[in-house]
Amino acid sequence: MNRKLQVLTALAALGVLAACGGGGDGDKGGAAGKDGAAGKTLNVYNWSDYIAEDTIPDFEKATGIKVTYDVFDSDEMVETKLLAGASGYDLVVPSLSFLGRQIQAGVFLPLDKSKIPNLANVDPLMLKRIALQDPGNKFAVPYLWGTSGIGYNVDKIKEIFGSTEAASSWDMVFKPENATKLKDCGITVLDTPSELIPIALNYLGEDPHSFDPAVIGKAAALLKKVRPYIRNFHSSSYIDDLANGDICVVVGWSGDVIQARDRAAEADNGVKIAYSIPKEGAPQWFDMLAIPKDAKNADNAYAFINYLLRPEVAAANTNFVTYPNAVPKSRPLVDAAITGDPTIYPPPEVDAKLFTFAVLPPEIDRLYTRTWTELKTGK
Ligand code: SPD
Repeated sequence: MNRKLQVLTALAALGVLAACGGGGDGDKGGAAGKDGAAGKTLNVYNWSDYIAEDTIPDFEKATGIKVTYDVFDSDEMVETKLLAGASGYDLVVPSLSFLGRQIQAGVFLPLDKSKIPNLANVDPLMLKRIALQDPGNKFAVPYLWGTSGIGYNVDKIKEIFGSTEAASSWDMVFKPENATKLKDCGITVLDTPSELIPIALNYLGEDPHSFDPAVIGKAAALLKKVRPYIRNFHSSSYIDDLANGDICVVVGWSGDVIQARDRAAEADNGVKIAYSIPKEGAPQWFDMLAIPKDAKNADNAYAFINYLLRPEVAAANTNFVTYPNAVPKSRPLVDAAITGDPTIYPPPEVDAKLFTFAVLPPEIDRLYTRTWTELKTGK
Protein backbone atom coordinates (compact mmCIF):
# COMPACT_ATOMS: atom_id res chain seq x y z
CA MET A 1 0.00 0.00 0.00
CA ASN A 2 1.44 3.41 -0.84
CA ARG A 3 1.88 6.06 1.83
CA LYS A 4 -1.14 8.16 0.81
CA LEU A 5 -3.40 5.13 0.90
CA GLN A 6 -1.95 4.05 4.23
CA VAL A 7 -2.71 7.45 5.74
CA LEU A 8 -6.24 7.48 4.33
CA THR A 9 -6.90 3.97 5.62
CA ALA A 10 -5.51 4.75 9.06
CA LEU A 11 -7.56 7.93 9.31
CA ALA A 12 -10.72 6.17 8.11
CA ALA A 13 -10.17 3.43 10.68
CA LEU A 14 -9.85 6.07 13.37
CA GLY A 15 -13.00 7.81 12.20
CA VAL A 16 -11.36 11.18 11.62
CA LEU A 17 -12.16 11.50 7.93
CA ALA A 18 -15.14 13.57 6.83
CA ALA A 19 -16.80 16.16 8.97
CA CYS A 20 -16.64 14.29 12.23
CA GLY A 21 -14.12 16.34 14.20
CA GLY A 22 -14.63 13.96 17.08
CA GLY A 23 -11.28 13.79 18.81
CA GLY A 24 -13.01 13.69 22.18
CA ASP A 25 -10.44 16.19 23.39
CA GLY A 26 -12.14 19.50 23.79
CA ASP A 27 -11.79 20.70 20.18
CA LYS A 28 -15.53 21.00 19.68
CA GLY A 29 -16.15 23.75 22.16
CA GLY A 30 -13.07 25.68 21.01
CA ALA A 31 -12.57 28.90 19.15
CA ALA A 32 -13.87 27.55 15.87
CA GLY A 33 -17.33 26.98 17.26
CA LYS A 34 -17.56 30.51 18.62
CA ASP A 35 -16.40 32.43 15.59
CA GLY A 36 -18.87 33.92 13.18
CA ALA A 37 -18.57 33.06 9.47
CA ALA A 38 -16.42 36.14 8.87
CA GLY A 39 -13.87 34.96 11.43
CA LYS A 40 -13.57 31.44 10.06
CA THR A 41 -10.18 31.82 8.45
CA LEU A 42 -6.67 30.82 9.45
CA ASN A 43 -3.39 31.79 7.80
CA VAL A 44 -0.65 29.25 8.41
CA TYR A 45 3.05 29.53 7.49
CA ASN A 46 4.80 26.15 7.78
CA TRP A 47 7.88 24.40 6.42
CA SER A 48 7.45 22.75 3.01
CA ASP A 49 6.82 18.96 2.96
CA TYR A 50 5.86 19.07 6.62
CA ILE A 51 2.23 17.98 6.98
CA ALA A 52 0.08 15.04 5.88
CA GLU A 53 -1.97 15.82 2.80
CA ASP A 54 -5.27 15.27 4.66
CA THR A 55 -4.54 17.28 7.79
CA ILE A 56 -5.69 20.66 6.46
CA PRO A 57 -8.80 19.40 4.57
CA ASP A 58 -9.82 17.29 7.58
CA PHE A 59 -9.37 20.25 9.94
CA GLU A 60 -11.42 22.45 7.61
CA LYS A 61 -14.20 19.86 7.45
CA ALA A 62 -14.17 19.34 11.20
CA THR A 63 -14.25 23.03 12.13
CA GLY A 64 -15.53 25.02 9.16
CA ILE A 65 -12.34 27.13 9.32
CA LYS A 66 -10.84 27.92 5.92
CA VAL A 67 -7.07 27.59 5.98
CA THR A 68 -4.67 29.52 3.77
CA TYR A 69 -1.47 27.55 3.91
CA ASP A 70 1.90 28.97 2.77
CA VAL A 71 5.27 27.26 2.98
CA PHE A 72 8.91 28.24 3.48
CA ASP A 73 12.17 26.33 3.64
CA SER A 74 14.33 28.43 5.93
CA ASP A 75 14.08 29.96 9.37
CA GLU A 76 15.57 33.13 7.96
CA MET A 77 12.48 33.60 5.75
CA VAL A 78 10.07 33.32 8.69
CA GLU A 79 12.21 35.56 10.84
CA THR A 80 12.32 38.32 8.23
CA LYS A 81 8.52 38.34 8.04
CA LEU A 82 8.03 38.20 11.80
CA LEU A 83 10.47 40.97 12.58
CA ALA A 84 9.02 43.22 9.86
CA GLY A 85 5.60 42.80 11.56
CA ALA A 86 2.14 42.52 10.00
CA SER A 87 3.07 39.18 8.45
CA GLY A 88 -0.60 38.34 8.01
CA TYR A 89 -0.03 34.91 9.54
CA ASP A 90 -1.97 33.49 12.49
CA LEU A 91 0.36 30.55 13.05
CA VAL A 92 4.05 30.13 12.21
CA VAL A 93 6.51 27.28 12.74
CA PRO A 94 10.03 28.57 13.49
CA SER A 95 12.65 26.24 14.86
CA LEU A 96 13.47 26.51 18.54
CA SER A 97 16.79 28.36 18.30
CA PHE A 98 15.26 31.08 16.11
CA LEU A 99 12.13 31.17 18.27
CA GLY A 100 14.33 31.97 21.29
CA ARG A 101 15.51 35.17 19.60
CA GLN A 102 12.05 36.01 18.27
CA ILE A 103 10.61 35.69 21.79
CA GLN A 104 13.18 38.24 22.94
CA ALA A 105 12.07 40.52 20.09
CA GLY A 106 8.49 40.31 21.43
CA VAL A 107 6.82 39.02 18.26
CA PHE A 108 4.60 36.28 19.76
CA LEU A 109 1.38 36.14 21.71
CA PRO A 110 1.78 34.49 25.12
CA LEU A 111 -0.25 31.27 24.83
CA ASP A 112 -3.60 31.00 26.56
CA LYS A 113 -3.14 27.35 27.47
CA SER A 114 -6.80 26.95 28.43
CA LYS A 115 -7.49 27.07 24.68
CA ILE A 116 -5.17 24.11 24.01
CA PRO A 117 -6.50 21.24 26.16
CA ASN A 118 -4.45 18.77 24.10
CA LEU A 119 -1.28 20.32 25.50
CA ALA A 120 -1.73 17.55 28.06
CA ASN A 121 -0.74 15.13 25.26
CA VAL A 122 2.73 16.68 24.77
CA ASP A 123 5.78 14.85 26.06
CA PRO A 124 6.66 16.55 29.39
CA LEU A 125 10.37 15.78 28.99
CA MET A 126 10.40 17.52 25.62
CA LEU A 127 8.61 20.52 27.11
CA LYS A 128 11.25 20.69 29.83
CA ARG A 129 14.05 20.66 27.27
CA ILE A 130 12.34 23.32 25.18
CA ALA A 131 11.76 25.49 28.24
CA LEU A 132 15.48 26.31 28.20
CA GLN A 133 14.77 28.53 25.19
CA ASP A 134 11.08 29.26 25.86
CA PRO A 135 10.95 29.59 29.67
CA GLY A 136 7.71 28.22 31.09
CA ASN A 137 6.73 27.08 27.57
CA LYS A 138 5.01 30.42 27.44
CA PHE A 139 5.00 31.08 23.69
CA ALA A 140 5.20 27.86 21.69
CA VAL A 141 4.25 24.21 21.38
CA PRO A 142 6.48 21.58 19.74
CA TYR A 143 5.24 20.26 16.39
CA LEU A 144 7.81 17.91 14.83
CA TRP A 145 11.53 17.35 15.36
CA GLY A 146 14.43 15.79 13.54
CA THR A 147 18.14 15.73 12.89
CA SER A 148 20.45 17.12 10.22
CA GLY A 149 22.77 14.63 8.59
CA ILE A 150 23.82 13.09 5.28
CA GLY A 151 21.39 11.84 2.66
CA TYR A 152 22.97 9.77 -0.07
CA ASN A 153 22.44 7.66 -3.15
CA VAL A 154 23.39 4.18 -1.96
CA ASP A 155 24.63 2.80 -5.29
CA LYS A 156 26.66 5.92 -6.18
CA ILE A 157 28.39 5.94 -2.81
CA LYS A 158 29.20 2.22 -3.13
CA GLU A 159 30.55 2.84 -6.61
CA ILE A 160 32.73 5.77 -5.52
CA PHE A 161 33.93 4.60 -2.08
CA GLY A 162 33.52 0.81 -2.28
CA SER A 163 30.86 0.72 0.46
CA THR A 164 28.38 2.99 2.22
CA GLU A 165 30.64 3.13 5.29
CA ALA A 166 31.95 6.50 4.02
CA ALA A 167 28.53 8.05 4.66
CA SER A 168 28.78 7.34 8.39
CA SER A 169 31.28 10.21 8.80
CA TRP A 170 31.25 13.93 7.99
CA ASP A 171 34.68 13.18 6.44
CA MET A 172 32.75 12.25 3.31
CA VAL A 173 31.74 15.86 2.70
CA PHE A 174 34.34 17.83 4.65
CA LYS A 175 37.53 16.18 3.37
CA PRO A 176 38.34 17.76 -0.02
CA GLU A 177 39.79 14.46 -1.28
CA ASN A 178 36.37 12.86 -0.72
CA ALA A 179 34.21 15.79 -1.77
CA THR A 180 36.04 16.04 -5.09
CA LYS A 181 34.94 12.50 -5.90
CA LEU A 182 31.31 13.54 -5.39
CA LYS A 183 31.50 16.68 -7.49
CA ASP A 184 30.19 15.10 -10.68
CA CYS A 185 27.29 13.22 -9.14
CA GLY A 186 26.35 16.34 -7.14
CA ILE A 187 26.45 17.62 -3.57
CA THR A 188 23.73 19.93 -2.21
CA VAL A 189 23.92 21.52 1.23
CA LEU A 190 21.19 23.25 3.22
CA ASP A 191 21.15 26.92 2.37
CA THR A 192 21.66 28.22 5.90
CA PRO A 193 24.69 29.13 7.99
CA SER A 194 22.62 28.35 11.11
CA GLU A 195 23.09 24.64 10.34
CA LEU A 196 26.36 24.37 8.43
CA ILE A 197 28.53 26.45 10.78
CA PRO A 198 27.63 24.47 13.94
CA ILE A 199 27.96 21.18 11.99
CA ALA A 200 31.45 22.19 10.79
CA LEU A 201 32.47 23.35 14.28
CA ASN A 202 31.34 20.08 15.85
CA TYR A 203 33.23 18.14 13.16
CA LEU A 204 36.38 20.12 13.97
CA GLY A 205 36.02 19.22 17.65
CA GLU A 206 35.02 22.78 18.55
CA ASP A 207 31.97 23.84 20.54
CA PRO A 208 29.10 24.06 18.01
CA HIS A 209 27.66 26.84 20.19
CA SER A 210 30.82 28.95 20.12
CA PHE A 211 30.31 32.71 19.73
CA ASP A 212 34.04 33.33 19.34
CA PRO A 213 34.65 34.86 15.88
CA ALA A 214 38.08 33.18 15.66
CA VAL A 215 36.50 29.77 16.28
CA ILE A 216 33.68 30.48 13.81
CA GLY A 217 36.42 31.41 11.33
CA LYS A 218 37.68 27.80 11.52
CA ALA A 219 34.29 26.54 10.33
CA ALA A 220 34.35 29.13 7.54
CA ALA A 221 37.79 27.94 6.44
CA LEU A 222 36.67 24.30 6.37
CA LEU A 223 33.56 25.12 4.33
CA LYS A 224 35.62 27.23 1.94
CA LYS A 225 37.88 24.26 1.18
CA VAL A 226 34.99 22.11 0.00
CA ARG A 227 33.05 24.96 -1.64
CA PRO A 228 34.31 24.08 -5.16
CA TYR A 229 32.64 20.67 -4.91
CA ILE A 230 29.19 21.91 -3.79
CA ARG A 231 26.74 22.06 -6.68
CA ASN A 232 23.81 23.67 -4.93
CA PHE A 233 22.77 25.46 -1.74
CA HIS A 234 19.09 24.70 -1.23
CA SER A 235 16.84 23.57 1.59
CA SER A 236 13.93 21.85 -0.17
CA SER A 237 14.62 20.99 -3.82
CA TYR A 238 17.01 18.23 -2.71
CA ILE A 239 14.09 15.91 -1.93
CA ASP A 240 13.25 15.53 -5.62
CA ASP A 241 16.86 15.92 -6.75
CA LEU A 242 17.92 12.96 -4.60
CA ALA A 243 14.86 10.90 -5.53
CA ASN A 244 15.45 11.47 -9.25
CA GLY A 245 19.16 10.67 -9.05
CA ASP A 246 20.13 14.26 -10.00
CA ILE A 247 22.38 14.61 -6.95
CA CYS A 248 24.08 11.89 -4.91
CA VAL A 249 24.71 13.58 -1.54
CA VAL A 250 22.96 16.17 0.57
CA VAL A 251 23.62 17.72 3.95
CA GLY A 252 19.94 17.81 4.77
CA TRP A 253 17.14 17.04 7.19
CA SER A 254 16.25 13.51 8.30
CA GLY A 255 12.58 13.32 7.28
CA ASP A 256 13.18 15.09 3.96
CA VAL A 257 15.80 12.51 3.00
CA ILE A 258 13.48 9.66 4.02
CA GLN A 259 10.76 11.29 1.90
CA ALA A 260 13.23 11.28 -1.02
CA ARG A 261 13.83 7.58 -0.39
CA ASP A 262 10.08 6.91 -0.43
CA ARG A 263 9.49 9.04 -3.54
CA ALA A 264 12.17 7.09 -5.43
CA ALA A 265 10.65 3.80 -4.26
CA GLU A 266 7.14 4.90 -5.31
CA ALA A 267 8.47 6.00 -8.70
CA ASP A 268 10.19 2.62 -8.94
CA ASN A 269 13.09 4.37 -10.69
CA GLY A 270 15.86 2.18 -9.25
CA VAL A 271 17.30 5.01 -7.10
CA LYS A 272 18.07 3.88 -3.53
CA ILE A 273 18.41 6.65 -0.93
CA ALA A 274 19.54 6.40 2.70
CA TYR A 275 20.09 8.80 5.58
CA SER A 276 22.95 8.75 8.04
CA ILE A 277 23.55 10.58 11.32
CA PRO A 278 27.35 10.85 11.16
CA LYS A 279 29.30 9.30 14.01
CA GLU A 280 30.95 12.61 15.01
CA GLY A 281 27.50 13.88 16.03
CA ALA A 282 24.82 15.98 14.38
CA PRO A 283 22.18 18.61 15.15
CA GLN A 284 18.84 17.78 16.70
CA TRP A 285 16.19 20.48 16.36
CA PHE A 286 12.55 21.11 17.26
CA ASP A 287 10.07 23.06 15.15
CA MET A 288 7.60 25.06 17.16
CA LEU A 289 4.00 26.27 16.72
CA ALA A 290 3.64 29.93 17.71
CA ILE A 291 1.07 32.70 17.22
CA PRO A 292 2.31 36.15 16.10
CA LYS A 293 1.05 38.80 18.50
CA ASP A 294 -0.72 40.67 15.69
CA ALA A 295 -2.58 37.52 14.50
CA LYS A 296 -6.12 38.38 13.37
CA ASN A 297 -7.44 34.85 13.94
CA ALA A 298 -5.67 33.75 17.09
CA ASP A 299 -8.60 31.63 18.30
CA ASN A 300 -8.51 29.63 15.08
CA ALA A 301 -4.76 29.18 15.53
CA TYR A 302 -5.45 27.73 18.98
CA ALA A 303 -8.01 25.37 17.45
CA PHE A 304 -5.46 24.23 14.86
CA ILE A 305 -2.69 23.73 17.43
CA ASN A 306 -5.10 21.70 19.52
CA TYR A 307 -6.06 19.63 16.46
CA LEU A 308 -2.41 18.91 15.59
CA LEU A 309 -1.91 17.58 19.12
CA ARG A 310 -4.57 14.87 18.77
CA PRO A 311 -2.73 11.53 18.81
CA GLU A 312 -4.29 10.34 15.55
CA VAL A 313 -3.51 13.62 13.74
CA ALA A 314 0.07 13.72 15.07
CA ALA A 315 0.52 10.08 13.97
CA ALA A 316 -0.83 10.80 10.48
CA ASN A 317 1.61 13.70 10.11
CA THR A 318 4.54 11.57 11.27
CA ASN A 319 3.51 8.72 8.98
CA PHE A 320 3.37 11.08 6.01
CA VAL A 321 6.47 13.24 6.50
CA THR A 322 8.59 10.79 8.55
CA TYR A 323 9.48 13.29 11.28
CA PRO A 324 8.74 12.31 14.90
CA ASN A 325 6.13 14.38 16.75
CA ALA A 326 5.81 15.49 20.37
CA VAL A 327 2.78 13.37 21.29
CA PRO A 328 3.74 10.06 22.93
CA LYS A 329 0.18 8.68 22.67
CA SER A 330 0.50 8.85 18.86
CA ARG A 331 3.35 6.34 18.85
CA PRO A 332 1.23 3.14 18.63
CA LEU A 333 -0.43 4.65 15.55
CA VAL A 334 2.85 5.38 13.77
CA ASP A 335 4.07 2.79 11.21
CA ALA A 336 6.44 0.28 12.83
CA ALA A 337 8.87 0.87 9.94
CA ILE A 338 9.15 4.50 11.07
CA THR A 339 9.32 4.00 14.85
CA GLY A 340 11.82 1.17 14.29
CA ASP A 341 14.09 3.23 12.02
CA PRO A 342 17.15 4.37 14.03
CA THR A 343 17.81 7.19 11.56
CA ILE A 344 14.37 8.67 12.41
CA TYR A 345 14.23 7.82 16.12
CA PRO A 346 17.93 7.81 17.13
CA PRO A 347 18.79 5.15 19.74
CA PRO A 348 20.39 6.34 23.02
CA GLU A 349 24.01 5.93 21.85
CA VAL A 350 23.34 8.11 18.79
CA ASP A 351 21.16 10.51 20.77
CA ALA A 352 24.08 11.07 23.15
CA LYS A 353 26.09 12.58 20.27
CA LEU A 354 23.36 14.98 19.10
CA PHE A 355 23.61 18.68 19.84
CA THR A 356 21.05 21.48 19.66
CA PHE A 357 21.54 24.96 18.20
CA ALA A 358 22.25 28.01 20.30
CA VAL A 359 20.17 31.17 20.19
CA LEU A 360 22.58 33.48 18.34
CA PRO A 361 23.11 37.03 19.62
CA PRO A 362 22.59 39.63 16.85
CA GLU A 363 26.31 40.27 16.21
CA ILE A 364 27.01 36.54 15.79
CA ASP A 365 23.95 36.17 13.59
CA ARG A 366 25.40 38.92 11.38
CA LEU A 367 28.79 37.16 11.32
CA TYR A 368 27.08 33.91 10.28
CA THR A 369 25.24 35.73 7.47
CA ARG A 370 28.42 37.44 6.24
CA THR A 371 30.32 34.16 6.31
CA TRP A 372 27.58 32.50 4.30
CA THR A 373 27.39 35.21 1.66
CA GLU A 374 31.16 35.10 1.24
CA LEU A 375 31.09 31.32 0.95
CA LYS A 376 28.34 31.26 -1.65
CA THR A 377 29.69 34.10 -3.75
CA GLY A 378 33.25 32.77 -3.48
CA LYS A 379 34.69 36.00 -1.97
N1 SPD B 1 10.77 19.98 5.10
C1 SPD B 1 10.68 20.24 6.49
C2 SPD B 1 11.98 20.54 7.12
C3 SPD B 1 11.91 21.02 8.52
C4 SPD B 1 13.22 21.42 8.98
N2 SPD B 1 13.28 22.16 10.16
C5 SPD B 1 14.62 22.31 10.57
C6 SPD B 1 14.91 23.47 11.38
C7 SPD B 1 16.28 23.44 11.99
N3 SPD B 1 17.10 24.50 11.58
